[in-house]
Amino acid sequence: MKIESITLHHISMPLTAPFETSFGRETDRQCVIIQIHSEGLVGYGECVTTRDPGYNYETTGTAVHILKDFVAPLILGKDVKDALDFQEKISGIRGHYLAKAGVEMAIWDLLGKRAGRSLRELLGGAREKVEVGVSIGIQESAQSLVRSATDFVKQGYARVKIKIKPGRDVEDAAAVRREFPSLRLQVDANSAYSMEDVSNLKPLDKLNLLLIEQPLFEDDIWDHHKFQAQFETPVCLDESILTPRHARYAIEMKACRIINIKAGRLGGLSRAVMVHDLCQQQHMPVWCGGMLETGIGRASNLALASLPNFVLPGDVSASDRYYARDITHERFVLNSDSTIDVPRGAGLGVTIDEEALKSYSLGQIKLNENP
Ligand code: OSB
Ligand code: MG
Repeated sequence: MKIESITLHHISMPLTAPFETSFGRETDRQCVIIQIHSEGLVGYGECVTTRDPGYNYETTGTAVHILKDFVAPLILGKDVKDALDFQEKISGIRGHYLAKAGVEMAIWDLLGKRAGRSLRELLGGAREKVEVGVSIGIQESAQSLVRSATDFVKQGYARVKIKIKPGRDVEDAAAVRREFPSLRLQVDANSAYSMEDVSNLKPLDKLNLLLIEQPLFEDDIWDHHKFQAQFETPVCLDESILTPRHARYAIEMKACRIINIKAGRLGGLSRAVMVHDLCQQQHMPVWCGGMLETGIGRASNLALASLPNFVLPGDVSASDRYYARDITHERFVLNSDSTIDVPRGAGLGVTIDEEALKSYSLGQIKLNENP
């Protein structure tokens, strides 16, 4: 597949409601949509960065820099056979996984469109619909959090995740648990704690949570082992797992009992599948995380989450939970059994609403062969 041109669309999309985590508050989603032209086809990918380096060190700005100055020159005008060939070509670039993953997604879209097969088929997905939940940001008070959770439960979400941070943890989770004694409930700290906070967090263990996500620092798999040893609730790692190697360390160290897989964080769908396969062999359940994706990244997440070891509901909610108007014509809707259908069309199975994409544009860069 000859890569003829790459266009980076820097966009900003207003969220239907602000999303607050332990690392900040987002009112609009800034990311990079990648458009690749190859042999008469157009493939799209989403680079799941944010404006600020809060979730990890990458930003939309660093992604544009890495893509324009380093990734694009290695593939423009070249024949890219598949995702592994792409990874091989860019193997000299360290880190910047969110940036790389966006391009890999566009390559998968092209591969699927060329073969007339869906991403689900290409990845070996087993299901036609996947179980999903909703991730609720930190609200003004525990009461408003309960109201928000009630609203989502009424919409049909059978699993709820709430964001926590120091001072807004046990009470918030307990308030939701009191209102919904049997709801599948989990919490996500986004690295907001250290081992000194264990005693404060200990009451979480009595709330029958599915998991406690990423309590400690990203680079501290070993402290997560010590943390897990003191909790009955499974620890789930998100930010800490950037490579299949990290997944192996976490398994060997017993640092967690569940892993959150995000293709962006892992540098691409091919890496996400490797972590999925490793976890499956090691009997470690996984689920698909989210980064408030547009319809493009959402389609990719749904295909990924159809793989067999995604046994817990993903953070892949319906389109209307995030955006009044998306950049894909397709909108994803919640089924009555708290699932969302996996797209069936070729590649990602979505088509771009060019007008919407343009209306959200903060700028675009078109990169051609031999500029
Ligand atoms: O840690 O899972 C996270 C959103 C942005 C950055 C990090 C995370 C999240 C979410 C939202 O939890 C999940 C979603 O897309 O609904
Ligand atoms: Mg998380």
